[in-house]
Amino acid sequence: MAPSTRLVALAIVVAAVDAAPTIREVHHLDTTAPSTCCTTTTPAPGSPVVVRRNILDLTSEEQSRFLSAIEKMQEPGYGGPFQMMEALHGHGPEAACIHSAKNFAHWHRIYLHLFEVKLQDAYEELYGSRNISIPYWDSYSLWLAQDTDSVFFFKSDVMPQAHALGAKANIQNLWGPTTPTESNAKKFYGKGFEMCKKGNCATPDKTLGKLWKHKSWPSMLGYLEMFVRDDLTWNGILTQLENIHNTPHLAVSGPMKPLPVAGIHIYFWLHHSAIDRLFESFIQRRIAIDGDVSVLEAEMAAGTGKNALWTDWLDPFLKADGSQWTMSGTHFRTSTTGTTRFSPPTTFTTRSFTIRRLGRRRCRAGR
Ligand SMILES: [Cu+2]
Repeated sequence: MAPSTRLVALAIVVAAVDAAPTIREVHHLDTTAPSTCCTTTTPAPGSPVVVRRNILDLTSEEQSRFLSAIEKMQEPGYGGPFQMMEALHGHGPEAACIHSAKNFAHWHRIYLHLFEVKLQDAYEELYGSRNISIPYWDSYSLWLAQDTDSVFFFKSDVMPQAHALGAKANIQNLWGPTTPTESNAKKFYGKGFEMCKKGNCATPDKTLGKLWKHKSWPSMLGYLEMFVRDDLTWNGILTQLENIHNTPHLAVSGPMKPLPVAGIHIYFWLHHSAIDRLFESFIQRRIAIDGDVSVLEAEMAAGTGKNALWTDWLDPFLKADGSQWTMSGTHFRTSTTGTTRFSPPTTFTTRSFTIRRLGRRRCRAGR
C-alpha cells in the first residue's frame, strides 16, 4: 500500500479520536541575566543553498560531523550559541517560545533558521565549509511503517558521540554553575540523559518497546491526514501542525518533554526540522494549487481573525534593518518541484545572523 493511501486508511480508523496531546505551557525561571540573540542579516548575493536531509540518509561520517558541529556550538557553555538557542525555547530567562498559537510554525521557522546558521558557523570553523543543515527526523513515516530499526537514527558507531551530548558535565556546562530551581531542569542538570531513553531508542533489545507504542501517536494521525487533502486550508492545518508536533516530544520523553528543557535534546532540532519540512510541504502544495504564495498569505492574514497575528512580532527575532520578523516575512525559502507532498526535497537559503542583546524573556502563553 502506498504510504499516502495507507495514511488515509489509517486516518479513517482513528478519525474519531480527537484527544490531541499537548505539551504543557510553562512560564519559566525568573532570573535577571540578560542574554544575547537574534537579529538576522540579509544573505549575501550568491549565498549557498543547503538542503535539509533525512538523518537516516547521512553516512556515519556525515552524522559524526553534524554532531561535532553541535559540540562546537556547545563548547563555550552558558552564553554560547547552543545554550542561547536552547534557552530561547524555554529554559532560562531568555525563553520566548510561542506555542498554542497560530504563529507557532512561523516562529519556529525563524528560530530553526537561526540555529542552523549558528550550526553553519561551527561547521565552517571545523571543516571550512558551510554546507551543513539541520537533518530531519521523519518520525511520522517511520511510525506509519512501524519501523523499529530506524529509531536508532544515529548509526551505531556514532551513537556514543550522540549520547555524550546528554552527559551530566555537558548539561551543567550549558546551563551554568548554578543548579536550576525548576524541577525538570534540576533533574537533567543533576543526571544528564541518554538519547531517547524512555523511548528505548538506545537499547537495541527494546526497540519494539515504547517509542512507537506511545498513546499519542494514533490521535496524531487524524491531524496528519489533513496534509494529504486537496482542500487544505490554513485554518484547517494550523492547529493540527502543532498537535502533530507534540507527539514525538511526548513519545521520546525527557528531556524532549517538558517544553522548557526540550531544546537541550538533539532530537528536538531534528524533530523541528521535520515539522518545518511539513509546514513547507503545505506551503508548496498550496503554491502548486494557487499558482502563487500570495493566495495563501492572504488567507493566513485573514484567517487569524480577531486574534490576528499576521503582523505581530515573532519576538525576539529582528531583521537586519531592525524591523521585526512577522508571519508575513517567513516564506522565504525555495523548493524544488515534482515531489510528493510528504517528501519535498526542500532547500533553504543560507543567511547569516548577528547578535543583539536582549532583556528578559518569557515563554508566551497561547492566545
Ligand atoms: Cu517542539
